[in-house]
Amino acid sequence: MSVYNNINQFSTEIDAHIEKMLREHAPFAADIAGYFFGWLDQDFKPVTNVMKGKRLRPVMSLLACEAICGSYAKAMPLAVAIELIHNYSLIHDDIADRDDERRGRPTVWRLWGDGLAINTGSTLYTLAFQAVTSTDATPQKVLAIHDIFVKTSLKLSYGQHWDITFERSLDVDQDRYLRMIDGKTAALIECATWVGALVATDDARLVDAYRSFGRHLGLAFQIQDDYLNIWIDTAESGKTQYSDLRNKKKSLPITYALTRAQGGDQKRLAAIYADADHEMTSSEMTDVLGILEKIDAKEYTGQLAAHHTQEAIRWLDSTELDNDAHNLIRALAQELLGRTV
Ligand code: GRG
Repeated sequence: MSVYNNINQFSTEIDAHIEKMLREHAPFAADIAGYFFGWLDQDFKPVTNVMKGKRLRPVMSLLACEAICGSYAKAMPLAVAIELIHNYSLIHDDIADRDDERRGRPTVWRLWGDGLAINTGSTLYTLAFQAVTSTDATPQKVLAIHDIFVKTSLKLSYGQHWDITFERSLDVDQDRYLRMIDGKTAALIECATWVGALVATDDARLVDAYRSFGRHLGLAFQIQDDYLNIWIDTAESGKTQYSDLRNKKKSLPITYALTRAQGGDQKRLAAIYADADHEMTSSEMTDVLGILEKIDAKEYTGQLAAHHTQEAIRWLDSTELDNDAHNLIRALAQELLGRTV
């Protein structure tokens, strides 16, 4: 049985907190946000049978807290804040990428336009900071956690900035790519396990281990996401397969190909990616997929994801904790590598 089944209880609780915050503090945004979180359909009627987000980040935060202090309760406002920021960033990212679908359904900007999508996203981001400041901890700790959220947000903006900028550059090597995903994706997962641990203990060694675990898991997660975008079936994932290729995103397999392909393949790849104003055609896509196959980009991408997953597990094991929450977080991290959504 998938370990995702074990976390349903956490997801339900996180969703209930988010829904309550929305209804109390931002009722104007609750319907569109409710659609995005997977509680409502596009006519704002309750639904139960749609694909929802995995709630990976908040669950990791709660588990980190529980593994250290035996209860997840103290981390709940932080887990809520993290999921709010995550969803805010996805709504805005879908606008930037002009993506039509997310979690198997039309994106918010497609249904309600850019203006309401931007405003709904911004509302979620604002609510996140309201949740952070409601954390039950000493004022010093709340300030320290607030500071982590501010720095994490800036890292996300940095990652998003370079991800968009890379669309118009051929000068994207592995180092630049890794720095970009460190911001775009790893920062929020790092923040999740970091603040989950920090609210639970003053033991800097434990906090640091959980923080590093989250960072490596985040790197593995994004590399795996790049992999799935090319080498997984859309019906399984709910994402549009090849959207990274079609949008000419410099995902890991492509940055690898840009530095590894030789001769004619190099030229063909450069010519296709130099034209950032047009979507990739199907014949160009056939060529790119052929080049990726020739240089074993699939294996390379899978191995790099595995490397960061192993690093994540190494940090986790360095805590020498052994309890249900700790073991679940470990199982969850390992299962992520084999995920199809
Ligand atoms: C926070 C100030 C501030 C700015 C945000 C828009 C933006 C800047 C960043 C976008 C970053 C982004 C879209 C990263 C992608 C991360 C990623 C791998 C998303 C998919 O995560 P899943 O699979 O999603 O956990 P679900 O659907 O399960 O919730």
